[in-house]
Amino acid sequence: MRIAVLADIHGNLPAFESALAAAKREAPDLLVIAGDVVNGAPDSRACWDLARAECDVLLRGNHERYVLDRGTPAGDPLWLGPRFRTLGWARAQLTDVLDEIRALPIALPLQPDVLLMHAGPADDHVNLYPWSDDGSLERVLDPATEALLVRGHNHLPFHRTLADGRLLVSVGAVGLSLVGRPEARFGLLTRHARRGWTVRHVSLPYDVDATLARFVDSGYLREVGPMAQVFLREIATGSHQLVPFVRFEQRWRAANDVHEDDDASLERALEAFLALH
Ligand SMILES: [Mn+2]
Repeated sequence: MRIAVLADIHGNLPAFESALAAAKREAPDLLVIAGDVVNGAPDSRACWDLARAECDVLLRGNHERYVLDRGTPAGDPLWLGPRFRTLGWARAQLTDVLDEIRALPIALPLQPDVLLMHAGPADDHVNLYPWSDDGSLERVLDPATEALLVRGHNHLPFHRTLADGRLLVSVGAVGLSLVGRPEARFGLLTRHARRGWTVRHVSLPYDVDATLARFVDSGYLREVGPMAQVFLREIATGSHQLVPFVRFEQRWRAANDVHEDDDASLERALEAFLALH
């Protein structure tokens, strides 16, 4: 039994196409898309359509939830502001499939011994990192009993054999690499008759320039503004930009006594951030 797990595509179609082609060359028994198909790069809809067409199992990630809940009572009112404008761009492409997205599970057991998740068994945005200690891994995974636990979400590929012998696999991101260079990643899981499950973390180059060009050609940069620029930079460098920028912006507002919360102030914060990073 072999399972290919692709996660965290984030609207990056060239990366998704490369990862999908490489995964299919491996002829897995099952092709799983483990959530966060949308939001980030401009092509959420094209990635959604391709995921629906090509995968055997599709999970919902926290970014699907953000897109679904934006502008509804379940969403944070802040999500309507300039810092979350990328969600509006993605949602506008997905209006006719929102119910379908909502119906997807965030985790799915697969008989006899696999649990597929976006982030955790009962939580679509819990963080587990290569440096997380065994105790915190076990706390998150506690209710699950499967021999193989597979997740995405943190964009950092790693795996760990837990104290009770189960294998936890966190696959890298297809479309929003955070490993220090832009590349597409996915996980290939194989069950062996005697040794049980093993994992191969696959990394491959993709046409990054094509993705960056889509930011311009699609009108995304122009319409969405500073936050699209932050995503572009995260894709171009394959390194954390979004979280550092959001943290920087809070400090920058306080230090410069900026109270407006609009595109212009966000633009100024981004200029200051880029000058330092
Ligand atoms: Mn996620």
